[in-house]
Amino acid sequence: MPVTKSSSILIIGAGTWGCSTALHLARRGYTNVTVLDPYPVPSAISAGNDVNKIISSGQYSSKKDEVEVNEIIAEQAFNGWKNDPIFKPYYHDTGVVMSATTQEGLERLGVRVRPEDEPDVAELTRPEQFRQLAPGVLKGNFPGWRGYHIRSNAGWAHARNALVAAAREAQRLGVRFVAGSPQGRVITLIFENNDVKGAVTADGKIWRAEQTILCAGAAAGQFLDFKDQLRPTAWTLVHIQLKPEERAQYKNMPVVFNIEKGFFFEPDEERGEIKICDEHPGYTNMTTGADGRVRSIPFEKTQVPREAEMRVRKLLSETMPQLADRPFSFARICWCADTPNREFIIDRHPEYPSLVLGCGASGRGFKYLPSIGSIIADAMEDKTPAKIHKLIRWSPEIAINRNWGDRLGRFGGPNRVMDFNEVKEWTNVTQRDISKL
Ligand code: FAD
Ligand code: FSA
Repeated sequence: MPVTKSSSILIIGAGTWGCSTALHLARRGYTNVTVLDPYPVPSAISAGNDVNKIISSGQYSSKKDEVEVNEIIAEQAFNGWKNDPIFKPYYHDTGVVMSATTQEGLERLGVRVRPEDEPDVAELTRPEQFRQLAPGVLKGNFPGWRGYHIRSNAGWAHARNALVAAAREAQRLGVRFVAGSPQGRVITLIFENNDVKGAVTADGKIWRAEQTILCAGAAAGQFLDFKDQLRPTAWTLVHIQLKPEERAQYKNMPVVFNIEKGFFFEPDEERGEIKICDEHPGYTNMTTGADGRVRSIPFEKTQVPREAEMRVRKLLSETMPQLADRPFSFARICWCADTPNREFIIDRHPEYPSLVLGCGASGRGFKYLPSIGSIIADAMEDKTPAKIHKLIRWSPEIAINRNWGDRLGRFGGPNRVMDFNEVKEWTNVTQRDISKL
């Protein structure tokens, strides 16, 4: 049946991509859209439920067609951060430092940053150049650090607040959000006559729909056989609470990212906390399922492995040593789903004609919040431009005999994908209910 503006559309997952999809469908005039999620927005387990995320035109590949497509989608997103009244208030054009230390890391930096395409960039080759970016704050030795200061058209967004703004606007335009558990927790898709006809929630309710859009992030693999195209992988983040008198000093500093060590932001205005992530190729949680297949299964935890704490403190000792011994005010693991090439899967499922996938954000999917829903809506309307479709289509052939330990161009920590099953010690940071922030 052709899709019409009154077709019933069910979005599974009100995270980053689900909220964006809801907003874009509503803006296109769809009148019968429902979103299901086990948590109210911002979901406690959404990767987008975070104080801040890097917004940059970063590249992840040097292949010409991938660069081209990623430029197009990055531009759409950036346009949203700069001009869309829903997103504009949450974007901070502080600039971003992209850097590395080892030869291998610097080579990878050459893929991530394309200085010739950045209109406002300065090369950083000496420690004092890093320190000068925020004198009195960036007081570290920056041993062996080199990189680029992208001075404008790059920065960070208040992730959680932008997510809530997208959901509120979608709701105002008529989208129905069913949030909480059991009523919003999908337990299965409805597979019927070689198609998907909606979903069933944990309260037993059957949600029949003409179009079903799966945006469940790291949990998507629970509902469909992705033929190894998704690898749930987690990263680690912590916060440090600044003293009230310190906040002004740290304000407006650029995001500082060393792709082998980690990154941090200026403090958020609400709480005066600095968020720090240690960089590494990620953690899986390899588990043998009832069918004997070994898969990475996400789980929630508001702590990080002690080894991540050590990496964060090392990063701080090189950059902001005055904070290196401060206690953490928050810690969390955060799950995403990596595809075999870190390109997205935004496509109509080839075997289930009423199922559309908005999956595989591959640990880089927040920056597209303002616009990714439009690409997902295009997939539902079967009008994704061919050049884009080629890169983001359902492609199980590239996941055959997948190497679950592939670093996918990432560095840091032991330079290998780690597994939570091997973690012996976790932090003991005071818990905070992030679904209620
Ligand atoms: P999510 O936002 O995780 O949404 C999935 C949704 O599915 C959630 O709301 C969840 O509640 C819901 N769900 C789960 N189970 C069910 C169920 N049973 N029924 C219904 N719904 C369900 N990207 C950037 O661009 N810049 C960054 O700086 C950046 N930093 C990152 C830092 C960390 C530590 C991590 C982990 C990721 C980072 N990313 C960044 C990546 C980015 O956050 C993700 O790619 C993006 O948020 C993924 O969006 P999503 O909608 O696919 O998943
Ligand atoms: O450049 C960016 O968009 C940063 S994504 C941040 C990050 O923590 C990665 O550094 C990490 O490798 C993983 O992809 C999760 O997201």
